[in-house]
Amino acid sequence: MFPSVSELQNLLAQPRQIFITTHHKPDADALGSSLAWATYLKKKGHSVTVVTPSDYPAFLNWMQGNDEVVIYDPRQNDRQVRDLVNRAELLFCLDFNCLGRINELGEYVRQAPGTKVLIDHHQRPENFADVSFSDPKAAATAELIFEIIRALGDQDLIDQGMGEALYAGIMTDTGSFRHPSTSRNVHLIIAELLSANIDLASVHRRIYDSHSEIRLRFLGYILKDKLVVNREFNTAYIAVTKEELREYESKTGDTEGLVNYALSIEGIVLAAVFIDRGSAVKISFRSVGDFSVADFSRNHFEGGGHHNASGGVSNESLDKTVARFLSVLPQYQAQLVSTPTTPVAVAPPVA
Ligand SMILES: [Mn+2]
Repeated sequence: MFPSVSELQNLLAQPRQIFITTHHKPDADALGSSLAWATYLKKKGHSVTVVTPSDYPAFLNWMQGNDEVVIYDPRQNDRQVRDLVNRAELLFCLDFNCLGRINELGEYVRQAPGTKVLIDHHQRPENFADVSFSDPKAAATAELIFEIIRALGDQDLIDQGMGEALYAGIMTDTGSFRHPSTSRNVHLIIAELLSANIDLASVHRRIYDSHSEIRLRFLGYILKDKLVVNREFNTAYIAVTKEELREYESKTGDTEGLVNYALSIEGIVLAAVFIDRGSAVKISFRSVGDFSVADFSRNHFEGGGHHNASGGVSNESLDKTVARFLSVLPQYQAQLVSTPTTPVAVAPPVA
């Protein structure tokens, strides 16, 4: 499948010092891929450290290997992390496509002497890696990790803990197996993971049903008072202020998924969530069908990602950011009103 598998095999032919990292504010795919890959490499005799560029939601910390993750904090462990980067013979970059997605770590990784390997499914990867497994048709990086382990002839090393981490990544990146990226191959992989005795119901519950009471009340407030539906452009959006985040004691991960509520309204083609993080406004975009939020975000909000799911950022105020969003919508009106809201099937990735 991947031309680089034999190259990877050569790189892993002897025990290595390995550094694995993933994107800012890791989600289940980012962390699940990293931890499953780390366990696999340890089983093969390598010495491995997973470093995340920021903290991540508490609903992910059940994953096997979580206790050994080093969370980078420039004020706490800059030296330690820089040493890890510089000592690594191999650096794996999982589930992100450009070094800007890992904050300060980006420059460390760029300058690191070791061999860099990208494993990712976002569109248009930056060309920084020596070896690249980039497949934008893959539903999740976890799908690629499974494929790579299988291609290396080691599927039997996938244990329950690795399987559940990979399952969590695929489950969340496919929106619980409903995005058009949910190929036949995805379901075949899940069938294989079931052979490793993964507990589907428990993974689902740990990820989706582990909210605090205040997080649910925050959601209720947002949907009742903050959701704006604009039928002229088949668009729905939510803007969350710093004060609201404070009032509802928002923690990492608490705003995740808000955008999907906006997209769940009948007839909506484009959904956006704007979060005022103080230093910048972080934006999530979702769409259905042909409308590319990867392009939209790239063109207007310094972002990118997947065709139907992308992120962006704005250094203007929350109000100005939303105003700018509304001001560019008319350029897309024809597309937004003509897009059928039943997703168009995409060709399955070549296995
Ligand atoms: Mn992903």
